[in-house]
Amino acid sequence: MSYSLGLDASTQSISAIIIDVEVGEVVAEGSVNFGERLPHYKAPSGFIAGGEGGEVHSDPLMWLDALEILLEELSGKFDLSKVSAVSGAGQQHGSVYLNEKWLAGVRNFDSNRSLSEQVKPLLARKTSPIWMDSSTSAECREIAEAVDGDEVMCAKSGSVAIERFTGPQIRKFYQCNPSAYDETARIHLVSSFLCSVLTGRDAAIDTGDGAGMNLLNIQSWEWDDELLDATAPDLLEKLPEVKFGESVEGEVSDYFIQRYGFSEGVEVTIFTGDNPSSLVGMGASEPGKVVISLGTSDTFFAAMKDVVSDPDGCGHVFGNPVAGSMSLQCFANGSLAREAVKDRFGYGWDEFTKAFSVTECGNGGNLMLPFFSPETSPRLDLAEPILEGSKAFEAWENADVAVRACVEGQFLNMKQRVKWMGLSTDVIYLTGGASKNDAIAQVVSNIFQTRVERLTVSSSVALGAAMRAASNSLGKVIADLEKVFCLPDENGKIHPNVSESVYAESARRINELISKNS
Ligand code: ADP
Ligand code: XUL
Repeated sequence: MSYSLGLDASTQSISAIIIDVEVGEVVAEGSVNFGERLPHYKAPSGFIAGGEGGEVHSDPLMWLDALEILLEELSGKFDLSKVSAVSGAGQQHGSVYLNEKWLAGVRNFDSNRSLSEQVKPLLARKTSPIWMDSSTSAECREIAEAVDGDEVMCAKSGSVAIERFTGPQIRKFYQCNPSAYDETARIHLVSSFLCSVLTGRDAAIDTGDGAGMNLLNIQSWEWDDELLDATAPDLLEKLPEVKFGESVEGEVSDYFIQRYGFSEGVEVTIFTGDNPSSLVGMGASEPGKVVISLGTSDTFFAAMKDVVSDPDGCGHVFGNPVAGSMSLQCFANGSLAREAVKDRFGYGWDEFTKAFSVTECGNGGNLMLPFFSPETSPRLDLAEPILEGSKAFEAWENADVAVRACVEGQFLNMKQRVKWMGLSTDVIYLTGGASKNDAIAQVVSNIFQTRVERLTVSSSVALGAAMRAASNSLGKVIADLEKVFCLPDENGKIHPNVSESVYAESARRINELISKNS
């Protein structure tokens, strides 16, 4: 019997899945929501509210406390001594700043004390900027100028300089707080930070998550000297190594053996970003499948044969943790925008869902650009959505029409923004917290005019991590694991039920709205 554990440290929660790779079954799952379980961190949606100028930070100690609760609860459901391989994934771009005590400190955690208590004195910066942070436009401009513009930036790093990416975030830290930057001995991503804690060794960054930093060269898959110099001084020595997805970074450390009952000698595969991990967990690590993830952010991604880039500068190329590369487009106004409309009318998800049965596809021409906060695709700095339609709709007086307008606006925009990938597919795989909602899935299917499928296992990020660990440490082949774990839910298939022409006018108008407000 071989069991593999996958972890998913995402924006609002940390989750785990344990799979039996011989029998082909999920044997245990668990999740800890930061806002619900750790309210004293004052981060109801996983980030510290009230940041100014587009700043969005989270507390890395909260992630550690949540990891401990998760493992404690998981060990009550499953004997963790049976786990023989581990890997994980983290929300992308977020960074953790450690001081010179980190390198020794990470090797010597005392199992009688909590991780958060022991990591606290190792931090060179109390909080971590995360992917929702849009406060670094000036730094993006400076970095791009220093390397001769967006085209060079994009060719080198797979993306133009992007506010939420780690390089611009590091530059801002260096410029705003040079002495704390000097005291920083190591900068980790969420993924490599947690991998380090788990192994008790300073772990490497993988090419999937590393490409979300504006620092990694996507041709050589090494840190790019010119990008490092354009970002901040002495950066190379503050970064961990970069490695490919097949790297085994160490073994589960004594801390976790003693506290949660893991066995000795359990290998830990390098962690990756949540989206690259989901690519694997959705069975899409070979080119040919398209995935839409409806999490805190909505993302659209696919494994790529050829590396092309987005002429609008909003899309990205990341390493594929199995092999090659992947394209990705991120929409910052995902679940939190849907929730904002839901909450505005005091709706629960049931009422939100029912709104689609009392409104029509195309919404009688009522259209919303549903950006409640700065959007990344397209880059638009809105704080309020734009509504265009009847007077009552524009005055937010019709809840059901607003609900449909929000979701239709999201996917009309998504369809336009991902055209640069040049993908054609006859099925879209949906995952993430909102993917279980049939009404949302139907809108996706109608707007893309494509069949939509969900998989039987919904936690694709954690599953991808468990599959990667099983492939690297337990001699399993990813394609074989896909055949057992990445099965479509036969009852979850959704087909388009209106013709393409229903959305033609709305598609034209959403583009017009975007141009008008750019
Ligand atoms: P992340 O991984 O980014 O933390 P998840 O993939 O777990 O996020 O998705 C969480 C989101 O799922 C919540 O913010 C919530 O808006 C959304 N969600 C949960 N249930 C439903 C539902 N029934 N319909 C639509 N959205 C839902
Ligand atoms: C991707 C992105 C988000 C985060 C959080 O570029 O910023 O999808 O990975 O999920």
